[in-house]
This record gives sequence, C-alpha cells and structure tokens, in this order.
Amino acid sequence: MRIAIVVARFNDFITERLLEGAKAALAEAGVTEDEVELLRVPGAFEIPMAAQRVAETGRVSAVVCLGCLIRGATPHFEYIASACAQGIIAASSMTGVPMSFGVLTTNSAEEALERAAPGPANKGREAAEAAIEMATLFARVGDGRS
Ligand code: DLZ
Repeated sequence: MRIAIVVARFNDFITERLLEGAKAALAEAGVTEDEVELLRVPGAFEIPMAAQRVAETGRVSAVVCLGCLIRGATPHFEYIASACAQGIIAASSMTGVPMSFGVLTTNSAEEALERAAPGPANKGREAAEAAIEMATLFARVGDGRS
C-alpha cells in the first residue's frame, strides 16, 4: 500500500511531531519507507492543493494531511482552517482517494503540544491510522467498474 503524507512547514515545531506519529503508525501497519511519499507545503492553506495533485497521479491509496493552526497566533485562523478542511474533502471527493485530517486547530501552543506528544493520542498517528483504514476499506469495496 502506497501512502502520501502532506505536511505543512508552518508551526513545524508541532507538525514535525505529527509527522513522526504518522510515520510510526504507517511502519507499524507494515507500510515501508519506500511506500511513503512525503510532500512538504508552506502552510495549512496549501495542503489541499498538494493532496489533490498527488492523489491525481494514481500512485497512492490514501493521503495523510498534517498541519497546525493556533488561534492566538493566526488572525485569519477561521479562514485558513475552513479552507483547509473544505479543500481536503473536496480533493478527496474529486479524486476518490481517501484523505485523513491531521490538522490541529487549537487555542494555544500548549494545546497543540499535547496533541502532538508521542503515543497513541498523537493526532498524526490517528490520521495515519484513519488513512490506512479507509484505503483498506476502499480496496475491499472496489471502484464498481470491474
Ligand atoms: C499565514 C499563516 C498564518 C498567519 N498562520 C498559519 C498557521 O497557524 N498554520 C498554518 O499552517 N499556516 C499559517 N499561515 C500560512 C498559510 O497557511 C499559507 O501558507 C499562507 O497564507 C500562504 O498561502
């Protein structure tokens, strides 16, 4: 199973921890490093564009989307958060490739750090687990065209 991870550089003190959680979950599920395609983008706003582009290649079974928006530090928090969430679901609908939402939207850096800590509650890990589950489900369901 080939999986893409799209990770935002903005707030990378958080997103790198989400990335570690996601990579750990994929490795535990038997996805090798060679089967993981990593795309870095400037911020959460750009995540949907990259997710759609990599999904359109047909190379990946799912896309894990990772980012971090912190309300206090982001005057247009709601705009970026909404564009990111809506963009990801639109990209997934358009391509038929499942995309999981590992984008934190928190009130503070402390809240974000809690959700990015190593362990089972790491939101990057949770997003990777969701992506694998959806890719497996879609593989079982098929595309109805065969
Ligand atoms: C501009 C901006 C701001 C203020 N805050 C965040 C943030 O908290 N998290 C994030 O991922 N990105 C942020 N960005 C960057 C935007 O997502 C985007 O990269 C820029 O507006 C350029 O299009």
